[in-house]
Amino acid sequence: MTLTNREIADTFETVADMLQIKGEIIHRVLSYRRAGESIRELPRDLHVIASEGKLTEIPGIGDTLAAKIKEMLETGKLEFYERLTHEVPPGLVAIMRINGVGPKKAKLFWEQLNITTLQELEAAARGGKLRDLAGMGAKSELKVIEGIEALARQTGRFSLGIALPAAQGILDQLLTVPGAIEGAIAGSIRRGKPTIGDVDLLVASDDATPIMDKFVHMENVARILGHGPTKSSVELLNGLQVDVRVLEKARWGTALNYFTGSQAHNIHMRELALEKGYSLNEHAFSPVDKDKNIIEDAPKILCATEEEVYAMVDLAFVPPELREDTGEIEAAKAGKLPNLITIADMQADLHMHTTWSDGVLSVREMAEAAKRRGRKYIVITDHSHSLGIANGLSVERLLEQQKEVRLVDSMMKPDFRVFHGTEMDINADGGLDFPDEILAQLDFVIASLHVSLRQERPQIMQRLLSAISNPHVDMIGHPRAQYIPDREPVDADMDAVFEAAKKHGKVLEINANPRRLDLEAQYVRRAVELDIPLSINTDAHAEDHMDLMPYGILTARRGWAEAKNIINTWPVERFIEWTTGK
Ligand code: DGT
Ligand code: CA
Ligand code: CA
Ligand code: ZN
Repeated sequence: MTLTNREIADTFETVADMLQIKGEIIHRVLSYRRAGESIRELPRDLHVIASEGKLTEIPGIGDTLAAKIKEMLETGKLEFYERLTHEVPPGLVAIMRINGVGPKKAKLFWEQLNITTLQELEAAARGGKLRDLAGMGAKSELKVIEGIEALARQTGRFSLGIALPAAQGILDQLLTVPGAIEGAIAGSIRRGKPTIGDVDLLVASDDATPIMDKFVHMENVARILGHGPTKSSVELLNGLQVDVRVLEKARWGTALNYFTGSQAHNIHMRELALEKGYSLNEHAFSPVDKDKNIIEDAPKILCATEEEVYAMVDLAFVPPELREDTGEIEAAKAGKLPNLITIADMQADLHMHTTWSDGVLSVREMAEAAKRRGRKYIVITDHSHSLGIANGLSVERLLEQQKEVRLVDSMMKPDFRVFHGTEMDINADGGLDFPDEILAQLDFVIASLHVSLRQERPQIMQRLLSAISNPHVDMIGHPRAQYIPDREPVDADMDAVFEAAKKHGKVLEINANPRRLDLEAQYVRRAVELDIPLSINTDAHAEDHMDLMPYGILTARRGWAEAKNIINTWPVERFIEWTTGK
């Protein structure tokens, strides 16, 4: 049997987890984990890379790991992994992936209760058998049950940050085929959902065959799931499933509308069409009789654009990000659709890191990078000292850094401005890393949760409210502290967060990194309703992170945000006025 990139990546990551449970040195654990990640993101088949003798050119792969990859490619197995399974039951790896259960707890459950599978753990937790173990209690037992449920919800979905570039790359290849007129990414990606089940692509052409052929023979295809005349599906090396449909240009509007979804939006559209005397599907509007049966010989109405589809049911064009049937059709009917924020509105990026903490570029380099991307001003916001792992700044280093920021600002003025801030940790006890007199010297203060994220709601809320009520804090960074798809958000009472933000005039962040997308759309929408100022930022630690801004824009649009809701749209004069007028 031949293994795919994904299966080899999975094996390395499993080995990393097993070594961690065994208590191996962290360096060794990390080298397997890093290898797994870098294989998962490879655009080419490992078999091909191995045959070219280029395995060691993959980031994180040295001679030892290259030999292990070769072994798996040749034998379909890894001897080292097989041996490990005699020492560490493989089921513990799934247990370790539960939120809040690390290698230590997995080992505890195994050694004390002989638990080696998720099912056994769930049964033990529900049976009240975990609470008496050392370091556990009734509450942490409940967290295990919640974690198992959360794990079940996540399986099989990909982050938008993986799916969108993959989809775009494939579409670009398909559009090189002669005869391809137009292409689009449809489905949940076009709607900007943070996680994606599968990729849906559409291509307009009168000749589907060469497009289908090109698609199923792409280099990063692991398996062909279906190969038809106008529709094909494949699984990519990273496990992502992609569907492509080819159709004639005359039907583009109805097809794009249907395959963009959401399903709920489509159902509502179909009801509106029926009220007008038509049956609507992905191909056309078909006239129906009074019993709502399609009149076979009546001419069908084709729509080449989505605008025509909406016009057929008397609606203005509904932006894809709103198509969840949560009021957008009513708003379109009433002429009250929001004028959604666009990337062109973005003047500023207010959250980023440099070599002073855990970034890879200097203050000057970050400023130049932001300027190249059309931003007009930025704030440098490195981590504060309690985040030791990120080389957080002490008071002394913060003030030292301020001199550098002021210098760069004076060099780039007036077309570009650089301000000085911090991303200050909200400590586990609600304390803040810098005293008020230091915060008063900064232009913009972000407070964020990075540690002790699994605390109970009262502790989490005490921390968030302590930061929000501090007069020097301007914004809460990534308020729910989630990672997509594998880290659940903190247990926060968001109504209370909004109430406090409103009362104290604080900004809430929409972190644009696709691993975060925090706040998520449903909370953005609530904040917009409450007129709480929001800010979309890349949280860049390197130059290419600055290109992640569109993910934040998509999320803001899904939350019905307009330019007026987002403080990054302010001209620099207004930003200065606000920072100095506090
Ligand atoms: P996903 O893939 O789970 O992230 O979500 P979607 O929205 O991309 O869903 P998918 O790929 O199953 O289908 C793409 C679109 O096709 C979906 O948004 C709406 C449309 N669609 C699929 N199945 C149905 C259906 O049974 N009824 C209706 N009305 N629309 C459907
Ligand atoms: Ca889909
Ligand atoms: Ca699909
Ligand atoms: Zn952060």
